[in-house]
Amino acid sequence: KDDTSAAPAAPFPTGFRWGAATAAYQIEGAAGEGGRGPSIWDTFCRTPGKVLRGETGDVAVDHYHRFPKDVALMADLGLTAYRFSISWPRVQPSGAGAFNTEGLDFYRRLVDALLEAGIEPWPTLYHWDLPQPLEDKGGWPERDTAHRFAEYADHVHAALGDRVAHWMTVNEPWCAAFLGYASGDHAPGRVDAPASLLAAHHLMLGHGLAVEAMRARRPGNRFGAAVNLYAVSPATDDPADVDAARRIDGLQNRLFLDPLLLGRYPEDVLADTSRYGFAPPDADLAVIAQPLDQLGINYYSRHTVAGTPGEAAQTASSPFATNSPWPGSGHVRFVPAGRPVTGMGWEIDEGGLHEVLTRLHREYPSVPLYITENGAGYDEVPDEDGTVQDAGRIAYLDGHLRACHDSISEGVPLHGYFTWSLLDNFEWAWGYSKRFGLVHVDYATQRRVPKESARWYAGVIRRGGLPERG
Ligand code: PNW
Repeated sequence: KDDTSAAPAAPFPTGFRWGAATAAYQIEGAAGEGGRGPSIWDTFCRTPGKVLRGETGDVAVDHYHRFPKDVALMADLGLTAYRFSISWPRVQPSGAGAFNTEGLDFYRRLVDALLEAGIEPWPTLYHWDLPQPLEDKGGWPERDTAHRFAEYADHVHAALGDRVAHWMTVNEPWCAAFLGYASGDHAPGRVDAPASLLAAHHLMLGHGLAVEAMRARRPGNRFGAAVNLYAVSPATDDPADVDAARRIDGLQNRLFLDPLLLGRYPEDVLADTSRYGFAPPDADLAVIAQPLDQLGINYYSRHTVAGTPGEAAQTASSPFATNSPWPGSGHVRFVPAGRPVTGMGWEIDEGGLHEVLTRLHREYPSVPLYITENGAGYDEVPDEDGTVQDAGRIAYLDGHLRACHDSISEGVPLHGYFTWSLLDNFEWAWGYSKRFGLVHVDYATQRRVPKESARWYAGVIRRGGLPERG
C-alpha cells in the first residue's frame, strides 16, 4: 500500500537529506573521452585475474553522456540530494600540472542540472580513481600524493564552490589503502603491508590538506570525509576472539576515526602495526584533524571474528581474494554469525548500524553525521516486462532506515541518508555481476527501469518517513 497522505509511522526530521550515491568510475564510462587520463582502475581492469570476466568501466552505464536523463530519474524519485564522485584524471589527467577544462566542464554541467532540478549536489573528490601517472610515482604510499590531491581538490573547489556547499574529500580510505595496497583486491593491486599503512596515512593527510585549502577559500562550505565503518563482534567471549575483535575494530574503524576526530592514532593499532615500521609523524595529525562539518558513514554489515588461525582474506572484496587486507591483525577468521546475507554474501544487520551510530555519538566529539552509503547487492534478473521485484533490497533499506530513525530519537545527529546506489553499476572486482541500484540498467541497451525498491524509496521520501512496519 502506498497511502501518501498518511502520516509516516517513523517520521524523519524536516530538512533530512534523502539521497542516493554513485561514483565516477562505476557509472561514467567515456574512459577515453573529453581528455580524461588513465586511472589505476583502467590499468587494474586490464590485468588478468583481477576483475571478474575481465570487465572494465570503459562504458559502464554511460552516465557521462546520459546524465541529463539520470538527473530526471533522480527528480522522479524525489531525491533531495545526490552524492557522486569527481574523476581526478578527468580534471587533471596526469594528477599534477595541467588541468583539463573539458573534464571540469562535465561536472559544471552536472551540478547545474542538479540545481535546476532542485537536487543538492554532494561531490566526493576521491572515489578510488587515482591518475595512473601518480601511481607510477609510488601512489598513496608516497607523501607527495597527498599534496597532489589537495591541489586538485582546491582547483575543483575554486570552480564549483560557489554552487556546491557540501564536499567530501576521500571515500573509504580503508578500501583505498588496504584493498588497494595490502590485499591487492582493488587497484593498484599491490600486496605490501607497510605501503598500505602509509597509504592510509597519506589518504587522511590528503583529506586534511584539501580541507585546509578549500576552507580558506570558502569557510561557509561544509567539509568532511566518508569512512566505511562496521560493527565488530567477537565470535565467542574467548579472550582470543575478543582480542581479534579489538584488532579488526582498530584497523577498520578507529584507525580512521581517531586521527580524523581526535587528532591521534589508536595506541593499540600503532603497537600492532609497529612491526611494519608504521610510525606516522605527530605533526601530521594536526593537519588530519581539521574540524569537520560532516562525517559520511558507509555502512553495509557487521564483522564477526575469531582469533584462531585461519583465512584472513575477505571474499567480500573480490572473487579472487587471497591476501589479507588487515596489516598487523595477526590471526583472524571471519565467522558467519548465521544472519541472512545479501547477494554479496554480506550479513544483513541493521542493529550494527545503530551500534555504529550510537558509538560515534558516545565516544567521539559531536559532528553532523550522514549515511553516505547503505544498500544491498544481488545477482538480479528482471521479469519479462523488465521490472525487478527486489523485496530483499526493500527489506534491507527499511531495516536500516529504522535503525537511523531510532538513532535520531536517541539524540544521534544524523542529518541524511544516501542509498548505494542510484543505478546498477560496475561493482569493482565483481564487475557487472552484482547490482546495487534502485534503478535497473540493461547493460546491452543502457535502458534504465526503476525497480520496486525505487518506488518504495520514493514513497518514503514523499511521506518523509517510513510506513507502518509491514
Ligand atoms: C563500497 N569490502 O565499496 C564503495 O564505496 C562503493 O563504491 C561500492 O560499490 C559499495 O561499497 C558496494 O561494494 C566496498 O570488501 C567494497 O569490505 C568492498 C568492501 C567494502 C566496501
